[in-house]
Amino acid sequence: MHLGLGAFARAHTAVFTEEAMLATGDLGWGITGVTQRSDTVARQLAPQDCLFTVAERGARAAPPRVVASITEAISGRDDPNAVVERIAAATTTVVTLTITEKGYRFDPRTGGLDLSDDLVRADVAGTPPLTAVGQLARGLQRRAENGAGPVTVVSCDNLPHNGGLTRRLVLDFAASLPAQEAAALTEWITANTAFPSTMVDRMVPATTGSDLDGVERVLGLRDEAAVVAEPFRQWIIEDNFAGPRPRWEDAGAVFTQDVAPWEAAKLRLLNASHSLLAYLGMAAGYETISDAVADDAFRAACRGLMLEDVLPVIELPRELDGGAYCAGVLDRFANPALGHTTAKVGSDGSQKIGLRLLTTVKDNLDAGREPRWAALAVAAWMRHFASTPPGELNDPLAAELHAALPGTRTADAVVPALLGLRSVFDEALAANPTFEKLLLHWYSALDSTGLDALRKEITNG
Ligand code: CS2
Repeated sequence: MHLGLGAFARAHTAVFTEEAMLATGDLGWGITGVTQRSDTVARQLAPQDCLFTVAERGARAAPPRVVASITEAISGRDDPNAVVERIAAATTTVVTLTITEKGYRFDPRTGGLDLSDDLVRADVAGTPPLTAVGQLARGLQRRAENGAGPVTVVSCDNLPHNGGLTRRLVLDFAASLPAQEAAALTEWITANTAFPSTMVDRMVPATTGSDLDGVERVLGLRDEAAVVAEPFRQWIIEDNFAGPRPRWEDAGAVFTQDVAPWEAAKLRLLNASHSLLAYLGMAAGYETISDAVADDAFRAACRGLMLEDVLPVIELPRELDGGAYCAGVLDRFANPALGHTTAKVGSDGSQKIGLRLLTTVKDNLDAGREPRWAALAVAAWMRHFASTPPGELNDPLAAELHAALPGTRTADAVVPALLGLRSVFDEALAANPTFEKLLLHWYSALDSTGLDALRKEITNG
C-alpha cells in the first residue's frame, strides 16, 4: 500500500520497488496507491493499467522508463472504505506514506495528533476515514479483527523522526476512541507493527503539459501520468520491519540502525536551503530554483546557511562528508532541465519552516551564535507571506496567518505579529531578542533597502 500517490511516490518509492523486483526476480510485489485530497492521479493511472513513465532530466539522465510496480490506484477521498480494506488485507505487509508535512495533521506545539482538526475528529467519531492517520488506524483495527498479521508503516516524508512521529499519531488516534476499543487497538499496534524512520531524497517537480508532450515524443504514446525527476535518488531506511518487504537494498536503498543523522543532514542542509532559495527567488522574480541558485548572492546565502549555521550544530552520518554533501546539493539545485519552481518549493511554508530551519536557529542561539542565514530564510518566508494575498498563497495556514497580520506591512509591524503565531514559533524563540533583531534586519533589507543592497550584504559575508 502507498498512501499519497503524488509525483514523488511514482518517481521514488515505485521505482525502488520495481528495481527490487527486477534485481531479485521476486515479482510477487505490487503497490496499491491511494490518492489523498484529489483523485486526479488515480483517474490518470486507471485507464493505462497503472503504468507510467519516469523521465529523468539533467546531466547523466537515463532514458525514460515505464514503471509497472503500481497495480491499483484508488481515490482515498471517494472510497475510504477500500483503503481500510486494503490496509487490513493479509497480503499487505508494508504501507508506505508520502502525504506531505500537512498530511500528518499534528500539532507542532505538542508533536501529537491535532484533535481540534475537523477531519481528524470525524475520523475518530467513526465516519469513513479521510485523513491518512485515520485510514491507518482504522485499517490496523480491521487488521486486528481479521487476524491479518503484522504490518510495517514506512513514512517517507521530510519530517524529523518520521517513523516515531507516525506511530505516535496513530497511537493518539487509538487513544481517542472509546475506552475498550482504544485499549484493544493500542495493544495490537504495540505487538504487531513497526514504524521505521526513513530519509528519502529525489527532486521531483510538478509535471507540466510540456513534460507530457516531451514524453509523448519519445514514447510514441500519450502518458497522462508521466513524471519527471532528477537522476539522483536516495533512500535510507531504519532496519525495523514487522514482516516481509521488497528487497529495496538490491535497488540501492541503504538499511541502517540509525536514520536520525541522515534525516538531519537532508532536512536541515538540503530542504532548508531549498526553502531559502525559494523565498529569495520569489522576491527576485525567479521562477525556478535553478535560476535562483544561479544568482551569486543567493548561492552564497545557501552556502552560508549550510556551512556556517547548520554544519557546526548537526551530527553527520559517519559516511558523509559535509562539504561534499553541500556542494552536491548546490549542483543538484542548479540542474537547468528540471524546472523545479520556487512557488512549489515555497508552498506550505508554515508547515516547513519549523522543521527545516527553526531547530537550527535554536541550536545556534543555545551555543551563543547568531543564526544569520537561517534567520534570512525565515525573514524571506515572512516577507513572502505578508506580501502575497491569502488567496494566492498555497499554505494550509494562509487564512489564519493573514488574520494575524497588521495593516502596515513594515518590518517592525509584521515580524512581531508573525512571531506571535504559536503554530509556527514557540514562546521562547519568539521572545529571543537576537532572533527578532536578525529577522527585523533581513525583513527590512528585503522589503525596503532593496535586493541589490541585500545581495551586497550577503556577498560581503
Ligand atoms: C522541496 C522537497 O518542495 C519542497 O519543499 O524542498 O520536495 C525536495 O525537493 C525533496 O525533499 C528532495 O528530496
